[in-house]
Order: sequence, then C-alpha cells, then structure tokens
Amino acid sequence: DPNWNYQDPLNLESLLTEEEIAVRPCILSGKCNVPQLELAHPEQENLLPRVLDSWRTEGFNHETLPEMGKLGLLGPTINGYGCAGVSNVAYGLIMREIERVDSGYRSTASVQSSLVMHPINEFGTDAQKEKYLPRLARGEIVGAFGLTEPNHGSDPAGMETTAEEVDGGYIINGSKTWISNAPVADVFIIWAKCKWDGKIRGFILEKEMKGLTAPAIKNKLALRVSLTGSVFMDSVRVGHDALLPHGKGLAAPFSCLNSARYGISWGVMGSLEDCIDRAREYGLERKQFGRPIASFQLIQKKLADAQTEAALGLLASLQVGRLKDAGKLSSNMVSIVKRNNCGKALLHARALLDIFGGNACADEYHVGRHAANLQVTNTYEGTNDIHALILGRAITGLQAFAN
Ligand code: TGC
Ligand code: FAD
Repeated sequence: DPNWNYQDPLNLESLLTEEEIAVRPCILSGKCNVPQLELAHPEQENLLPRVLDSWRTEGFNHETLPEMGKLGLLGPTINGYGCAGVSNVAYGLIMREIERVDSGYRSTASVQSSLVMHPINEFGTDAQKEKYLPRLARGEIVGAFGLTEPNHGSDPAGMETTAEEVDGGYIINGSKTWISNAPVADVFIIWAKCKWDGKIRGFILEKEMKGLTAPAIKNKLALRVSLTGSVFMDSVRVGHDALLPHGKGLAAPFSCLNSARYGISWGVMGSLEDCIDRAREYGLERKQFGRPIASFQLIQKKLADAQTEAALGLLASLQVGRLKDAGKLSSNMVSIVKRNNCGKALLHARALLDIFGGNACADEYHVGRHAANLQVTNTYEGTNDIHALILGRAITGLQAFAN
C-alpha cells in the first residue's frame, strides 16, 4: 500500500511545512535545510550510545547541552539572542525526537528552553536577556526552574518561599524540591511569595550566591539521565536586578508550564514511538511455538493499540501547536494533550514491555527505561489527575481542587 507507513500511520508529515519536516532529518541525520538551525551532530546517534551509561550511573553528561545548543535546539522559538526562531510545531518535533532517546534528555532541554529561557524572554529586562539568553542558547550555562516545594507540589499557590525587600535588593528564604538540572545549574528561576504584597514573582539566582545550595536527589527509579535536586535558600541576598519585573502572580510560572507541558505532549509520543519500533522488531525476531511472536494476535493487538494512540496523540499535539502559533491557544487545550499523551504513553509502554518477556528486565532493550520515565512525565508539570480537574473546571465552571 503506497499510502501506508507504519511509522507515520496517519501521514502527519503531510501536515508539516518544509521547515518543520527539515527539523526531523536535522536531528536524525545532521542534514538540515533550515538556515536558522546550525547543525553539528545527529542527535539520535549522539545521545543513544551514551544513554545506558548515564542511566546506570545517574551521570550527567556535560556535553549534552552544548551539543543541543550547536544544533539550535535550545530556546528554539525565541527570536534573537542566538536562538533559531522556529515555530512551536517545530519545537514540538524537536522534543519528540529527543524523547525518542530518553525523557531525561528531553527534560534537560525543556527546562532550559521553556522554564528558564522563556520566563527571562517574557518577563525579564533587556539587560537580563542580554546577560543570560545567548549563553543559555549555546548550552554554556545550565538553567533550573524552582516552583515545587516539599509541602507544595500540586498547590504551588501555598508556597512558603519568600522574598523580602531590603536596602539594595531582596532576601530570599525557602526550599524547593524535585528540581530538574538543579545540582548542575548555573542559574535558577526561583518563584517566591513577596512579603510586601503577597504576590508570587520570579527571581534569577546564581549558583555561587551565599546561602544557596542544590544537592542532588540520588537513586531515582526513573529519569536517571537527568539530574534532579533540592534547592535550599538560607537568606540569599540578591540585587534588584535579580527580579523578573514583568510577571506577577501564578500566571507567570503557569505561562512557562503551558509551553513545557505542550512540548512534553510531543515528547512522550516520541518515547512511545520508540517503544513501538523496538517491540515490533523484537516480536518479529523472537520465536516461540515455532513462530515469531509477532504473529500472535495478542501481540499484534498491543502493537495496534499503541500505534493508534501515538498517531492520534501526535495529531492532537500538532493541532494545539498550530493554534499556539496562530495565537489562539487556551491552556485547557494544553491540559488535554499533556494529560492524554502522557497517560497513553505510560499505559502502552507498559503493555509493550510484556512483549519482551524476561528481557523486559534488561536495560539493553530500552522499553523498561521508557516505561519508568513515563511514570514521571505523567506526574510532573501537573499530574494526570490535576489536569483532569483543570479540564473538569473548564467544562463545568466549578473547581474541585479544594473546599
Ligand atoms: P488558579 O486560581 O487556577 O490560577 C491562579 C492564577 O494563574 C492563572 N492561571 C494560568 N495562567 C496561564 N496559564 C495557565 N495554565 C494558568 N492556570 C492558571 C489564573 O488565571 C490565575 O490568574 P490571576 O491573574 O487571576 O491570579 O490557581 P490554583 O491555585 O487554583 O491552581 C490550581 C492548579 C491545580 C490548576 C495549579 O496549581 C496547577 O496547575 N498545579 C500543578 C502544579 C504544576 O504543574 N507544577 C509543575 C512544577 S514544574 C515541573 O514539574 C517541571 S518538570 C520539568 C521537566 O523536567 O521536564
Ligand atoms: P502531590 O501534589 O502531593 O500529589 C500527590 C497525589 O495527590 C497525586 O496523585 C495528585 O494527583 C493527588 N492530588 C493532589 N491534589 C489533589 C486534588 N486537589 N484532588 C485530587 N488529587 C489530588 N518541579 C519543579 O518546580 N521544577 C522541576 O524542574 C521539577 N522537576 C521534576 C523532576 C522529577 C524527576 C520529578 C519527579 C518531579 C519534578 N518536579 C519539578 C516536581 C513535580 O512538578 C511535582 O512532583 C508534581 O507537580 C506533583 O507534586 P507532588 O509531588 O508534591 O505531589
């Protein structure tokens, strides 16, 4: 059937522009037609051989971000400051390709792009943009985003971290936990409640500031190629130039989350697509009862279910990306694709893992690693249930988060 490609079953590619199509080969093969994206290495070939070593040792590879920077993959939707200035759909395609390899690499990239470069670009001064964006775009410095606290994950409105205005600047006190990139971060976007008006604002902190520590959270069961840490701030003194002045209230960090959640909706589909490819290949090679196990109906059903959800999820993310590019995005749309795609990727990665039998246990087969990672993607950036409640509120007008 000339119209059928099991790797693109609903012909997503027919809906992409030439520039967007070029993003995919640029990452896979190093050949690119997009002038803004300056290429150095094929991403997949680069990341895949190193993933198992990093996974086993929880080791952060310091070359990864600079390599992504060379490829133009960091802050790619920003115009200027050395960024590629491509569409939100292209950004989604980039996340999909990176997460084909591992959700942890995508996490590192999406924190840098959506959670650190985006707020500086949206809410920062010209001086802050000039100071940080070009170096973040090149991956020379690493960023982290601190919203979650030990006592406040799903309810960031209750945060206890404070900023107090003093002569010459502010004093920040509090702690953040489960912060991606934190142990290796040079800059931290820290969200704090301002004592003078009770509003949440963002501050740019730097790693060498007195009173700031960011120890790693070790022995994670997932996302082991992305470092995660706590951030403790004991009377950290910053100048007035640390405040992101153009964002106030929870809407500011949520605008970063809208962008990151949208990228994750594409990314997890890449992870599921990798699981499908690997399970198909294994099923065709592995024989039991004298036949390839891929010939058994129960195996085929698992592949068909997973492929259907990947194809539908990608089309939904594409539509949300198009609306984002057209300025017609509602954050409720992002909740639909973030929740659906993360939940479906997790469900089907776990089902496909069965195809590997005992080998499901071996990390060389990669699908167990994806399934473990997808548990986290279904949790961070708003859990699956929290997004259900966001949508429930949008549908009924009644909020069910609290009394
Ligand atoms: P609520 O009353 O709903 O809203 C407060 C203010 O925020 C505005 N707002 C939004 N603005 C833009 N985009 C959105 N998505 C927005 N959602 C809300 C809202 O209009 C309001 O503005 P204003 O001006 O009236 O004050 O606030 P709430 O406290 O009732 O919120 C409830 C809830 C549950 C929806 C929210 O808190 C939530 O989304 N919780 C989940 C927390 C979360 O997602 N944390 C993520 C931490 S970062 C992370 O996980 C990074 S992992 C990265 C990686 O490694 O890839
Ligand atoms: P809780 O909020 O305690 O939720 C526990 C359970 O209760 C969940 O099932 C939740 O759905 C449910 N629940 C909570 N409230 C309700 C309700 N009202 N109704 C029904 N059910 C409810 N955060 C950052 O700020 N920056 C980062 O870079 C970052 N990176 C992360 C990396 C990793 C590896 C992980 C694991 C987490 C990361 N996070 C980060 C934190 C993440 O965003 C939070 O874990 C997430 O928002 C959930 O918060 P919590 O863990 O406190 O769970």
